[in-house]
Amino acid sequence: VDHRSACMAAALRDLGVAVGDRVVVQIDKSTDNVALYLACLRIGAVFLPLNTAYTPGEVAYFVDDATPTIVVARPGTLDGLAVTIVHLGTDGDGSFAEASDRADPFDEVTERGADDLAAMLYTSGTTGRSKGAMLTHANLQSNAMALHDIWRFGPDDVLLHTLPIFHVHGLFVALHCAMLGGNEVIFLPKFDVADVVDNLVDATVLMAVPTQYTRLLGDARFDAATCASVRLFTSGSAPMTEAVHADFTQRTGLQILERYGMTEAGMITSNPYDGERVPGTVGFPLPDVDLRVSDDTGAPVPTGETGVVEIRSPGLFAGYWQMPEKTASEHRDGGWFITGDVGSVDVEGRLTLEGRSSDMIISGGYNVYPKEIEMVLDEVPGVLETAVIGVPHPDFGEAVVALVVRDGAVEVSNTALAASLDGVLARFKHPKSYIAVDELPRNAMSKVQK
Ligand code: MLC
Ligand code: AMP
Repeated sequence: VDHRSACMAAALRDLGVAVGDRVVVQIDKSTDNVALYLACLRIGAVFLPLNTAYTPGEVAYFVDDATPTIVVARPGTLDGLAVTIVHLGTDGDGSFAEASDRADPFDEVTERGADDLAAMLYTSGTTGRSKGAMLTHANLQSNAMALHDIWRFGPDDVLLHTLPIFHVHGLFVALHCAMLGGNEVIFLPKFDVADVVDNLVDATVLMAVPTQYTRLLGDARFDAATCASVRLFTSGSAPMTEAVHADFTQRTGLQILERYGMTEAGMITSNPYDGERVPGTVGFPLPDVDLRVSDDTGAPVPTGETGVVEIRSPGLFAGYWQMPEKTASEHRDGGWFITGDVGSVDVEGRLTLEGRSSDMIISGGYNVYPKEIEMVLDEVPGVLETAVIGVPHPDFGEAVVALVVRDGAVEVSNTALAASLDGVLARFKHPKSYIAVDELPRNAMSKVQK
């Protein structure tokens, strides 16, 4: 990996990528993808990974906003974009991978300060406009070291890696823990239940989202014997129900360690490694995280009462890319970041999450912003208005569903509604069903009561 990243670092420099430049990456998961991430860090560039499900139109927004020097893409996917595009490719096909093979390895590591940017990850907003969360070297380092410590990573750990590496969970939480100790990683290209069960017998750690645990529990082969060598199962990115926690324990005799985090902050809380893990809670703040639950004015609420979770931590991002006002409005005096998550802290200091203050659906660990979908559906002829909501779903935790009010002027079919989103928004955001309603429920202020 070290050598491969040095070769890729040289190839990036040959393409004109300089210190501080953004490198947008939308490619399938592979070890070369990891080497490319490290190559960016090696030359002081800013790694900007994107979900492979995003459509070219969605990617165009990120490229326009982040103004990267190059985009590394899958062949034939982003050809229309006005930016230098290279393909990772494989050896011998004239691609970036081949250029890396030919390059004289750049073995150095460009020195960067703690506050310099290492990565930028886009996260959506309720207005539908995505914001680039700027993450510094200090952010990534502090979080990695804290997790490595509290989750007791040791030299013999083997991480079974099944998550995508375009989000915080797979890229930083999982990989950094393993990288800090030079641990072995069983690196699966995607989450496939049979593959995971086959590989668990050689692993000591698995990090996953709740949907993946639900799917594992759906396979009769997943039992105490397949988990015999695993010392730590963690879950996060979405709420895990107490029922799944209980099923898991009944099947394996083990307990999942649930933790909570977000792109802007890395990991925030974790259930304890040794102490009691309480299903339905996300545990205690990490050692260097200050956490409080506040009312709308930022005044802390009494213990046990519900409010918005606010934090201060060395893992906290440097702000939203070129959005100083948005950055400021999500912070309070004293450096507190308003997470938007709603919850309460009990007398012991454990955090329980109860929802979000903003309109967001978490489907299978991916965040979906209703506004973005409603804006497209509202334009379909025959549609008066729509409301997109999340409903409980056995596999994804929450599923995206659209409620549609017709204007009666033109017939509008569910097929036409679905077609309006094709190629516009990533498929995981598409409603799993459309429900016709006569009107949307509203409160006295005319706000839709979702
Ligand atoms: C895939 N599909 C989804 C979906 N994932 N639909 C809704 N929600 C999802 N999450 C749809 C696809 O659009 C496609 O539909 C069909 O399912 C098959 O696609 P696939 O790519 O083969 O899916 P699969 O491999 O089964 O993916 C399921 C999954 C994946 C659970 C493995 O969603 C996943 O990797 N989730 C993890 C997300 C993650 O890493 N989040 C971390 C965020 S960081 P169609 O209609 O096209 O057939 C964060 C901070 C923190 O939150 O605390 O960690
Ligand atoms: P993202 O913006 O993709 O990083 O998603 C972060 C959001 O995921 C958080 O703000 C929470 O709403 C949610 N989240 C992460 N971990 C958990 C968890 N264990 N339980 C409930 N929600 C979670």
